[in-house]
Amino acid sequence: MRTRRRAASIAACVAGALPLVATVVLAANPTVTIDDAVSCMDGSEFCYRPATLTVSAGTTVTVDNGSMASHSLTRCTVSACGSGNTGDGTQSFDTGVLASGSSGQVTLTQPGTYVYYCTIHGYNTMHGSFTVTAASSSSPSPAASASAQPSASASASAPASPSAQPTSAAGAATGSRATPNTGAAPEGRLGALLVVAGLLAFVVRARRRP
Ligand SMILES: [Cu+2]
Repeated sequence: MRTRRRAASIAACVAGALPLVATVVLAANPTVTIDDAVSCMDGSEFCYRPATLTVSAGTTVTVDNGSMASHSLTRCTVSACGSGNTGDGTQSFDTGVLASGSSGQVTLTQPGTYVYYCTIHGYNTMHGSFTVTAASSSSPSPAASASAQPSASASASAPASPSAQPTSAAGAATGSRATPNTGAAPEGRLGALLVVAGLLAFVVRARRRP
């Protein structure tokens, strides 16, 4: 709960900073391209483009090696990149070595900041970063709150305000889960009814609380 709220505030900060940072890109299927000096434009031998990228949790980033050399895109560790150069995210990722012209993928599931580097050329020559925000709440659906809602009301203490609940719950699950449910016969509908009932009970209890 606390981490979700923190993630939400991080997301809000990032969203607020968006217009200021030209290199930040929000895309459904983002790609990081590894280039050589000709395309890097900044005098570096190799580079990740864009060097900074913001995505929501659950996003898979494609890594295209467009350079003439082999590279990787690998989460920084303190020993590889130096303390303070790793980011605060909790997951690790690694494309492995990508030969020239090949591509790989990393899936970012945990909100936070992540600095990555190339295991072949090292942090000083090649690094970039991802900022992973909490999953997008742009498509809230009743089914999305199914998993989070009942447990929240069942566990007596619900310090979060009722209005905050559906938003963070919707953020935890993807809207795509709602689509199969509609076609999936009675169980799905019964589940949805239970969720609505649980939600009502939760709201009523929250209102009664002095
Ligand atoms: Cu490299």
